[in-house]
Amino acid sequence: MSTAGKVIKCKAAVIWEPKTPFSIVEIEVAPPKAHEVRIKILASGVCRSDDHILSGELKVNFPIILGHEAVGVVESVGEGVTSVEPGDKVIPLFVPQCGECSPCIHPKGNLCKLNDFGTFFGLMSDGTSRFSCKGELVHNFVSTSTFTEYTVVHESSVAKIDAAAPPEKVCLIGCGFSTGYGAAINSAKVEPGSTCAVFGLGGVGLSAVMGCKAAGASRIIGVDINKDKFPKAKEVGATECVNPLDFEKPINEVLIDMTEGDGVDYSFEVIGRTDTMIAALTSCNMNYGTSVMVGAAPTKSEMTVPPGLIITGRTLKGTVFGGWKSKDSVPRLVSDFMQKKFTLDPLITHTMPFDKINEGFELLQTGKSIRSVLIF
Ligand code: CND
Ligand code: ZN
Repeated sequence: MSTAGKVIKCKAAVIWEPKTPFSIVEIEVAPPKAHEVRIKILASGVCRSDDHILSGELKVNFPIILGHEAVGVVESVGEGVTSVEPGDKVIPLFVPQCGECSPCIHPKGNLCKLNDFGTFFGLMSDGTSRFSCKGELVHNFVSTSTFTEYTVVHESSVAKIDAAAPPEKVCLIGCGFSTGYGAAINSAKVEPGSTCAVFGLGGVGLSAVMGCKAAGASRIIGVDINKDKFPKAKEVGATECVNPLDFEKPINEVLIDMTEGDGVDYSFEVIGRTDTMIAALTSCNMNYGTSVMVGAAPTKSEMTVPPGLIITGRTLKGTVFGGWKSKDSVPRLVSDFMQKKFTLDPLITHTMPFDKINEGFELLQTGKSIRSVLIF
């Protein structure tokens, strides 16, 4: 029997306040309003950005349903939706693409004005939520919320993908892979023969390593305080790995020494700490080095950079979702995956049923996983 137009009762992992585990509870998911899409989630990856909410480092409105790296099937659509229809396989987009605002129209822009990245209001564009639990409003996360059997997103926050794509793999195109890979390809525009350093070798950092390799970098130095991440980093393209804890001097000085005093051409901070953002900036060439901030630093944190680091010519920039225009690029990235232009297998270390979500987060917090994928 069709569920279109009706409230759906289903299981969701709700966080009621920071520093508490997920509780799997029954929620009510309202039907999609005009220009909205209701999606049945098939698979969702566990990303550090979700964990930044759990730890309280990033501030959001509670209660909330996290998750932003997923694949699902469209269950029903609201009035006026034209780009997807029931039965389509889709990826929800934590950076939307409305196609009409100035960043969407500008060739260099990808942070559509409909985004809720950094503001984290957690509501639909009409200021309401489609989620409730026992009569209480539950917020969404970055316009997606995928740790639930059903979610509702704006049409700008969903892309139709190849129906044959495996959900438990291509869900990573919804965040981790695209963010890291795009940081190297689109945001840094790494050139052949260049030297790169990637700080943080989790799912997003390893994807940045893969992007540097695809761009033809000749040296890719992985930096992580967990040496267990090194074999995988080398498997995906790092030419060498260093652990800052093995040295007496700051890691930026180590990297300058490793590059005969020049510094690297491109550095990437893929951790989410201001001290490593400064170290990454200081590691790159004083004249033409570019450092790209990918990691999400705690809400209200600030960073002080001596102007002298920049005036000589270094570039400091940031990237959200690897600079991709999401709705246009995600289907293409999925086709590239299907044509074996890149692999996602090295990034996926664990898969588990959705109700084991707390185990997935424990593996991330203890540094034992790269990506865990929850299967619904
Ligand atoms: P994950 O936790 O898997 O990886 C981080 C890595 O950093 C781990 O391997 C840690 O051991 C390592 N690390 C921690 N502290 C240090 C340190 N002081 N020095 C060196 N290494 C360290 O995280 P992830 O790969 O899922 O995400 C990485 C960051 O990217 C995180 O901050 C996340 O919120 C952010 C992000 C940004 C965007 C975007 O669009 N900009 C999208 N998704 C995630
Ligand atoms: Zn993410």
